Amino acid sequence: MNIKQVAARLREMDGILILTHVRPDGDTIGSAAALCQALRQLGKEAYLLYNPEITATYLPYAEPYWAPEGWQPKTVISTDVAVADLLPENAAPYRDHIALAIDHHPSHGYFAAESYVDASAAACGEIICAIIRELTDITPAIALPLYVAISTDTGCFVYSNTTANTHRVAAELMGCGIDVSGVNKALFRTKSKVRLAMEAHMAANMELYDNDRVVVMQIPQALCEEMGATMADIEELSSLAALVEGTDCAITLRELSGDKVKISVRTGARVNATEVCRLVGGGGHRAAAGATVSGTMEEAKQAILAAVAKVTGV
Ligand SMILES: [Mn+2]
Repeated sequence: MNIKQVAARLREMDGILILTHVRPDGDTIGSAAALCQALRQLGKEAYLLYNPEITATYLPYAEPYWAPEGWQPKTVISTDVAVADLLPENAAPYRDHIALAIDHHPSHGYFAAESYVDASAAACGEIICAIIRELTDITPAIALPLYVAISTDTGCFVYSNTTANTHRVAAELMGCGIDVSGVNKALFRTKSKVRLAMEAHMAANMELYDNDRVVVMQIPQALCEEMGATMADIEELSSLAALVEGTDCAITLRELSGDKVKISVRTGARVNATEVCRLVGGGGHRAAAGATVSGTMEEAKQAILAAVAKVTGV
């Protein structure tokens, strides 16, 4: 499928429900909200499935589009969802009936009847923008969530996935008259006191391996409880470890409930993060990938360090 074919398919649809992924980030929410608004501008009925893990950071972008309780869609699509296992639990009735998946993860699982995947896109929002251009005017109501999608997945245009096209799309969105300075301040230039205290704790307790090229930071549940951290305090904390000078493989372990650990891996050119995470059952992008494993924090750490050693041959 090309972009024009995706747009044509969307034109044929109505009664559309859009699914987002677990622990929703700016890209999955912003992409879904922008697409939902575009479909509505075409006169279609379209909603987002409520995501129970939405944080206060992204709620304002999704809230206007939540599907009413009991609403029955005719067509289901997904944005920024790499594999069906990353759908929230309340999406279970739809997971085997997804008509179209739009995504940018190289580890995409092709769970939908049709898929459009462009792994060269820094954010799913870049793809959604190209699709919407074929469908309708990019109004401020579309441009703002798309800017959130693209800016968050690129760390405000500094991660290695950022391309010239990323900037071109962002420039086009800014040209729509949206207030990006407000978004940038809220998303990239503001940290809660709790979050700063958590970062200080993580930095003070970091561990280094492989001649100080691999750094491990940990977020135990006890730390979150002790500090009274909200989900918003914890999101994107995995970008901290990648800042440590001299390292090119940053691992963040976050203890989840039910004896599970969320592993996030951010890497430089030497280490392919997707290959590392695939060895422990996860996936993602070349420079940013993740996995959720069962076991203790210590077991998760040993497993991911072994995976890094295997991929780098060290
Ligand atoms: Mn994304």
